[in-house]
Amino acid sequence: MKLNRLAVGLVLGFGMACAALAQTTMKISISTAQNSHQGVAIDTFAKEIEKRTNGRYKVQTFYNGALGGERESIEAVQLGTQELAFSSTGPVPNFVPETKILDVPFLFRDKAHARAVLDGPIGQDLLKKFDAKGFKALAWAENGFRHMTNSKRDVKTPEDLKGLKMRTMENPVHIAAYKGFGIITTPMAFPEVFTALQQGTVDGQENPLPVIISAKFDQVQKHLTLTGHVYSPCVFVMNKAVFDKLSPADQQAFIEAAKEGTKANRARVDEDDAKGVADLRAKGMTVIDDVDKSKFVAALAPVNAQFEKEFGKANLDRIRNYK
Ligand code: EAX
Repeated sequence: MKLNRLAVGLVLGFGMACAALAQTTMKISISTAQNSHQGVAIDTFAKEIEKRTNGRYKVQTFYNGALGGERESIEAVQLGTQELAFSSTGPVPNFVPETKILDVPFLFRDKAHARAVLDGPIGQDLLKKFDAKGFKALAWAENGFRHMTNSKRDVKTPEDLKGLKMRTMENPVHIAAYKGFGIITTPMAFPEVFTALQQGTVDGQENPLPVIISAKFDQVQKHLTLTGHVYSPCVFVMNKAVFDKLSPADQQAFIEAAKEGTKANRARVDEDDAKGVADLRAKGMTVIDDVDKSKFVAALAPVNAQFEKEFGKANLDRIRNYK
């Protein structure tokens, strides 16, 4: 009896050791909570990788900036100290300048337009630009349309933004645009934002509803205005050398898994967008949901002229007019 148990134990132990030997573990991180549109993205991705590679690859998931903010995570992927990251495009232009164009304010009409551009030839060409910088960009995903929150006042017109001290992403396009609104911009990594809002280091911030909700910004921000001033993409990035070492079939599995992650992610953004305003109102926020967007567009006319020079009007129009 005892011997039998020992034998079973040995066999089991040996089997587990073999499985462990044959299994490669990789890390992926996000700056938001697990219970969020980004959490759903990487959880789905991890599950799909295991399934599609019969457990030969396992992806360990890290949330809430546990491995650092988005810029740090992308840096880690470039260096190879972390295999994978899922990030908004916020800090991405510092690594792949061509992606800057995606964060131009009022570029996309709605989510369907943005998703079509990202999934179409323009987006797919942009994914290839990551290659030369040491990344394999597996797929575009989504953060959503960004809206303004602050602790000072209801923002109904662009004039109301003047003089507000707001945290921005570490993104040159965002910083230029918000300065155009008369905002006092304070670039900061996401993991520091809640405390900065709580302590009053900044008056406000801007993020899509899924981020505002999952980060519980309602606890430290009273006023929300649905400006939808910029569409914020996300991207699955992988260290290029690690990707290149995979077999062609496994490479395909990683790309397909990322696409599944994106599906789940976009569905969750839609869900959060649909119930977000009611949710946040119930939590005590004042939500201005009927702003005259044309006024915000007009306020950015000078900055936009600058963007047209920098990116080329034809390139911007190609995105704007994409059907
Ligand atoms: O990716 O930094 C930001 O405001 C991002 O939108 C957030 O980390 C979610």
